[in-house]
Amino acid sequence: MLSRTQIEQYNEIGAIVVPDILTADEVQRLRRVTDEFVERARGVTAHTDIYDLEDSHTPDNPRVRRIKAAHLHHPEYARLVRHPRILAVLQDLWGPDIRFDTAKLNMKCAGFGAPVEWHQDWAFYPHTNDDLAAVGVMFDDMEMANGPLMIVPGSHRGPIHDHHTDGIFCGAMDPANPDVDYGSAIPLTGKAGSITVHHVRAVHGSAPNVSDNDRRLLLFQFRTADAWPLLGFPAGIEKFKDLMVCGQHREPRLEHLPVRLPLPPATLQGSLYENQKGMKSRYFTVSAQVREPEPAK
Ligand SMILES: O=C(O)CCC(=O)C(=O)O
Repeated sequence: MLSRTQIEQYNEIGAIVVPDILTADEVQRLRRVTDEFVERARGVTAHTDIYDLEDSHTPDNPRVRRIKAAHLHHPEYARLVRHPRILAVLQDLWGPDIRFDTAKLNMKCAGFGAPVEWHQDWAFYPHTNDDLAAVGVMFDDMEMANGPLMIVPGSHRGPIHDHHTDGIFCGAMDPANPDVDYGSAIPLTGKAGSITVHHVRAVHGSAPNVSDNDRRLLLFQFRTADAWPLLGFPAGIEKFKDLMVCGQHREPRLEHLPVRLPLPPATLQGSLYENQKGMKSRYFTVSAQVREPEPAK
């Protein structure tokens, strides 16, 4: 699936966009299912096991920020976990043995979709090695105006940054951290049906969507079969084997890597968006523009 140049780009930058992974029909079906989910959020008053809601959500005017564990709630989402073209991309990067973890559909709807503050996924789920990536399936064209995923190039080879405020995990990096050049971040733009792949240690975030175009991105967490979670198995070790999507189950491979644990846990639970409310100052605001960090309040 991937050219040598794409593999080099992934290794160099820590992320790639691969176009034309899904057909127009597949994208259409996913959009339809997603619209139905949003319609069913009418009447919902608080976050649920399925819905993470925008702060501006009301039962009459449903505004969904995320569909949690989307693969558990509809077969159209579930089939992407084993989509042959997605697995072929990952096998080009890692070899044959791949295990799924979980998924989430970040909605970022036109006009109000929430930003995601800078973070490294590794801060949430460190493993015995770092052959892990998030694959984002674009349901809409992802362009500069609608809050694309942005990656600080090469950051996947750097340190693991502090994601705590006053010693409590908040799932976000300090926007004033002088060791990170947030301004150098590159946008992962592309057409609907493309995928993004970003390395688990890559520093990334995204601005709010104040454009007229939705930016729905279904993110899947994958890892090599020999990357085992340092925080254990919430669903039990038996279920871990069931998460294999291709190749063979493997024993853990341990690498010498920088690690910080997401402990003590964030004050606000439920989603990354809620965790990040524990930050003292934010990088992204409700304006679509990337701006200078605000002073701490
Ligand atoms: O949706 C985005 O732009 C970023 C998502 C992300 O990094 C996450 O949900 O962990």
